[in-house]
Order: sequence, then structure tokens, then C-alpha cells
Amino acid sequence: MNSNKNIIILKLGGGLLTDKNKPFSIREEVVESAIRQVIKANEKLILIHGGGSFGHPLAKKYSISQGLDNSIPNQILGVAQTHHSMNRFNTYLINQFLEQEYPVLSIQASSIFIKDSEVTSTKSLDVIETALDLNLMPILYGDIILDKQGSFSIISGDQIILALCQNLKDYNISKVVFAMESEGLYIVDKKNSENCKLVTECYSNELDSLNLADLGQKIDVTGGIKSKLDFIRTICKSKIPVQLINGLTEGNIYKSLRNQKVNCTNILIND
Ligand code: IP8
Repeated sequence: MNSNKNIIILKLGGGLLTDKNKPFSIREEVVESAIRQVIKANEKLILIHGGGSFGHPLAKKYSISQGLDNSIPNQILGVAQTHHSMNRFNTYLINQFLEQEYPVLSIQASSIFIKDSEVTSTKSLDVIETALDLNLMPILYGDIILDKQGSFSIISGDQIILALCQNLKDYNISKVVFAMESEGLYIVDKKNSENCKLVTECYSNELDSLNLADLGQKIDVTGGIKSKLDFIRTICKSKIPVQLINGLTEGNIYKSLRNQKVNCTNILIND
């Protein structure tokens, strides 16, 4: 049963925090600014981060999201390396919080989620809820996920968010914020098709009918913008609004966490 304990889920996109084209490269100033804003906002939240250049190149090299394939040399080693690489990236973020004496707890998705063919399940999210009770901010990240059918895959930050939206018991998620590298969704301007216009507000059931502008979004192993829209629709079905913000604009993360006005895309839920 949901009590009145409200939290926000914030995802810091991997493309925001790292240079996806250069393996193992952290955009240090972006990370530092994001962490500073999270600490300053000091809201109860679960932080999720993506894989960026620590996850996607390795996951792609070993085709991890396609599952076990004995024809791929060293694929199992690749699973271990992908997990470890994400762990290293996560440790970098955790260290920054701890240096500022902000209590955070790293939780590995590969330890609390398992797949059985297409279904992702978890025995319990108690560890996350108990951490929240203790004001210990849980940080989860895109990871590898094992499959009971003797295989494995990738669990993206977005999949983790969805699982949290559907399974947290004692916390009410007031919104999910995706900090990305653009203000949100852009549509082709009807008056001038050369231009595109930011969608500042739209209902989740309107997402399908948007004439989205192609901003050349990079496709990653977990699906890029199309799959993000599918996740957003499903999150909204749990009656949770979604906000897409530009994490590169100084102050946006803080403002969003404090519910201040941000130039961004707000996806509202239908009653
Ligand atoms: O960046 C992917 O997480 P995402 C994680 O949230 C890996 O899609 C390991 C590629």
C-alpha cells in the first residue's frame, strides 16, 4: 500500500555524463555539476544513471543484449567486463557524493533483478525502501541482467525505473525526471518544416500523434529515443508524470527537483 512518502526518480542519461563515442570517458564537469545540484536540492530521491561510454561499447562488442551466443568469442567474459565497467563508473559517482559527505548507497541491478525469458522480476525492493527510510540515497545504474533460461541481457536505466514505478510499495513516486542532452521532445513546426519546436507539455496519450523532429539522436544498445517513448508511456500508465530536461543547462536539475519552472518537456498523465 502506498503511504504518503513521496520521492522523485532522477535519471542522469549515460550520453549526458559520458562521451558515448569515446570508451570510458567521463564528462567530468557535467557530472560534477549534476551531483552538486542533486546535493543542493536535497530531496528524497532515487538516482539512476545510464551506461554511456562505460556500458554501450562493451555491450555492443559482445552482443550482450542478444543473449548467450556460443559463436561469440569470450562473450561471458564480456558480460563480466560490462558489469565491472559500469561498476567503475558508478564508483566514480559514488565517490563524488561521499567526498561532499552526502550519504548514498550503490545498488546493483544485476543483484536484485533477474529475467525469465521476457519477464524481468525482483524478489524484493525492500533494500531500496529501507535505504530511503534512512535518508541513504539509492543509486542504481544500467547493468547486465542474468536470465533463468541460462542466458543474460542488459537492463537499462529506463527498465530499472519502470520496475521501480511498478513495484515500490511504501513510496509514492511524484515524478520521473530524465536529464538528457536536449530540452526534451521537439516537433516539426507546422508553419515552417525547416524549424522544430519544443513540446513543453503533452499528455501521455498524445505522444503517438506527435510529429517528432529527427534530431539525429544516437541509437544505443538499449533502443534510443523510440524505446524511451515506450517507457514513458508505460510509466505514465502507473499515474506518474515524466519530465524531460536538458542536464547540460546549469541549474535545470536543481530546479526540476525543487519543482521550479524549467524549459523542458512535461508529460502529463491522463485521468
Ligand atoms: O544507458 C545501459 O543502460 P542505459 C547499460 O540506461 C549498459 O540504456 C550496461 C549498456
